[in-house]
Amino acid sequence: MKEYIPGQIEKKWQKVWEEEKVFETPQYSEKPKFYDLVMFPYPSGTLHVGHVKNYVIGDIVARYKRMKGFNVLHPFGYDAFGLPAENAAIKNKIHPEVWTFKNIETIRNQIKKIGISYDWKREIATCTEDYYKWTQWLFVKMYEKGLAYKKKAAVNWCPSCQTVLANEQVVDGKCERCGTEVTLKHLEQWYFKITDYAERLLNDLERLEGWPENVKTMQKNWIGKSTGAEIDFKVDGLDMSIRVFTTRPDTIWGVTFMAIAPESPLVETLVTEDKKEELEEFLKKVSLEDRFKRTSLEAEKEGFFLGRYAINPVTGEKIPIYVANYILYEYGTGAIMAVPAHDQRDFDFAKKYNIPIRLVIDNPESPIDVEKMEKAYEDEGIMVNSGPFNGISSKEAIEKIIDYLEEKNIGKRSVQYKLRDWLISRQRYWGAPIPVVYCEKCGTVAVPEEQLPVKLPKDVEFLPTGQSPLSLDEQFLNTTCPKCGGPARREADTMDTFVDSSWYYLRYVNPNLEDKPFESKDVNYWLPVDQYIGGVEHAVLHLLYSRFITKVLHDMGYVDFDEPFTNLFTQGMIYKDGWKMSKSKGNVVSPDDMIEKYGADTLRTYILFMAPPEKDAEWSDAGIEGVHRFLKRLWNNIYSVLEKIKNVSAEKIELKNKLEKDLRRKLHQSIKKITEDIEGGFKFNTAIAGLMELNNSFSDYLNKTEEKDLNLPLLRELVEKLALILSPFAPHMAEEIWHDLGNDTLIVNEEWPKYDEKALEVDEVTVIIQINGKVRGKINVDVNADEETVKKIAFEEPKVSSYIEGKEIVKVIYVKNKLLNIVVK
Ligand code: ANZ
Ligand code: ZN
Repeated sequence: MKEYIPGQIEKKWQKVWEEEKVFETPQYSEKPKFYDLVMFPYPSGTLHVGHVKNYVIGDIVARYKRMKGFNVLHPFGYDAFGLPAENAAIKNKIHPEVWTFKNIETIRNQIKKIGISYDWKREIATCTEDYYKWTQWLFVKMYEKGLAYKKKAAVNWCPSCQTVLANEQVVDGKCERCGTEVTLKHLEQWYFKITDYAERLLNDLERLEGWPENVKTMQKNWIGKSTGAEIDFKVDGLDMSIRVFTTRPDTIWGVTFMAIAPESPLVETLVTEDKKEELEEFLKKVSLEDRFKRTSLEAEKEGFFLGRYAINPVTGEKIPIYVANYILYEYGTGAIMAVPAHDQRDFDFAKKYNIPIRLVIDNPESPIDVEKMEKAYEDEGIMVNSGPFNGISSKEAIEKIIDYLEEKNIGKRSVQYKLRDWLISRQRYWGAPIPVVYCEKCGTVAVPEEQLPVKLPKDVEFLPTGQSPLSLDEQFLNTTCPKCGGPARREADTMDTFVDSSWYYLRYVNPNLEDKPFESKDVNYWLPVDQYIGGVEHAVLHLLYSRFITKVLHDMGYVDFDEPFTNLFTQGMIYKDGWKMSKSKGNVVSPDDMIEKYGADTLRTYILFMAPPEKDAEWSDAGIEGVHRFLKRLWNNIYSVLEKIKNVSAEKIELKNKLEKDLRRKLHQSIKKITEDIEGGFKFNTAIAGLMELNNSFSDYLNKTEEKDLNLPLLRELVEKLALILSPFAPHMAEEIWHDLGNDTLIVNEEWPKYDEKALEVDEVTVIIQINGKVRGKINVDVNADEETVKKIAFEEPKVSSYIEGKEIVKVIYVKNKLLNIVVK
């Protein structure tokens, strides 16, 4: 019997697929389209099995959809610009480009060995000139529309990566990439105006029914819409007022102080002469505090009285103005009206600085005694101490008070978002140069499309200072103005790599187009992406940016759709020894080693069998062993009969006994189950369990049947269909079986099998027999047997007859195919 040697068959079929170009996707086809996309990797080294999971899931979808008759687009590429390449350059004296392409080569070979069905003709790398030319084009289009702009601002600075970071790249006050504490710097930077799209990015989440709820919630929270009012408070003794943003206008009668962010220029204006020196000290102290910690709910509240008072516009009272560490400069107006009775942070602050607390909303269930308050009452309630609004519910009061403030010209309705504009400039080398020049005469000038790309110079010095080589490269910097031809200087910053990845899914459609980033007609056919698969860590960054850029291109008329990804699947991670796999932990499992040992089919099947794919799972050596044994047993069962069924047809199958009927039923049940598991949402682990069960039935049949009695047409059907439903998971093995069955087609081009409804029918059922309410036996009868027949069989059953002998049968009740109830006396 032929032995299972994955090393031989896998290479062979990979070569055939490549030569026959079976995964090259025609641009158009009669078939319906299906765009199956996996998040492309950052080529910063070799892949471990955790990365591979993403691609295996994508491949099951692609192979299944192809068999279901779709024209499938399944591309792959590399998010190839970025810091690791540059850091490697500084450390190892290897050019980022050389380093990157070396890694790309490694990854490509790794992926090919796994047998992933990519259309390699569409491979892209964002660091190539013909790609980043169009990233720069995107920038220029954004600039022309006023969606790219430069401003000086306090920005997040990573002292280790020596570059600014977008807000999205700061996690708990640390650099998302290297974990270093982020500091603040005042710098002129380029931004994309994502805030113009805040409302649409929020509202359109509702349309994304094929997205996981948690991802949508994360985006919603990140956008952070708040509705309320902006209210002006006059400053006592100065001809000015302070504007605040509040979500709780219902509490305005309870305002007993104001607080301003330490970074606000208002602080300098408001402070009284005698307090200036002390203020300096306070501000210095705050500036040393971590901005993220200092504004958290638990952080110790610190403040400084500016010596100045404001007037509460509804009560006319004088209230002290503080600068306080818990106020963010970047949110709302950078100043608040503080209501200690109803806001915990204000409450803590008031207690510390002995500021009065005034209750304006009472708890209708248990009235509050202000003197005894231990924490702020933040719930809804009944309005008290609030002039004309006493007695109504605080919920109702919100709208009424805003109306009142608008009438009196003190305030107005307002919506605020937590979302900030996207900071896209980076002070690093390995990225797409921002296509802008600065001319003495014309000012800031975007490089026109005909002059793109602004090429990244290759021959530069990598200094360990962390300074971008571009900012030191006079040859690069000195240029002429595209407008007036006079001398000009180039922008030395490059773009955030998230700009590169914000549009890559469009480029796969026309990867080689020279005069355009993409063909509108083609992307309108292929997009939106039908299935996107990737890690949940991109929930906010990449997925939000891509949605934004798609909407921008939509508004510019380049694409018809305004959401890029119809369905999103986020896979869980693979852990080893309780930890996320990482080189530094030394717990990385290499797909190459596993393929060497067990073959790609085992690796693929095990990765999917470990756990539901959306769940995190722990790698187990015993687990992959087990899956390998399963595939071997399956192979052996098949090859034990393969020669006999090679020239047999499955057209006419006659089932001679129960064993054969059971086997055929199991086959069709399995087709049904596996189809439903795949269609019903990525239940690949239970689909594989279904294959295992089917193989057990196969073994059972072989064990119980003598060779001469084997039902060859039945076995032919079984092996053929088994190979088909196995093929997305273990495609090489399936292809070999298909070939050995004598087929001259490739299994990858075959249709997904349908199950036979008839075969699912059971023909015998078990009927329970009760005598005077007690179970006394069971009988197996034909499903179509009538009551008379069932009774006859039951009464002949020895166990039953012993109970009724010599007794009078009073009544017999039959529940079809289930129960026969006999009452005797
Ligand atoms: C008065 C008030 C009374 C408030 C009350 C809350 C409760 P979200 O939901 O996050 O939008 N706030 C406004 N700007 C701020 C800033 N720059 N830094 C820190 N806090 C700021 O929260 C809005 C509320 O957070 C606003 O409503 C304001 O406090 C505070 F019982 O105004 B509130
Ligand atoms: Zn000029």
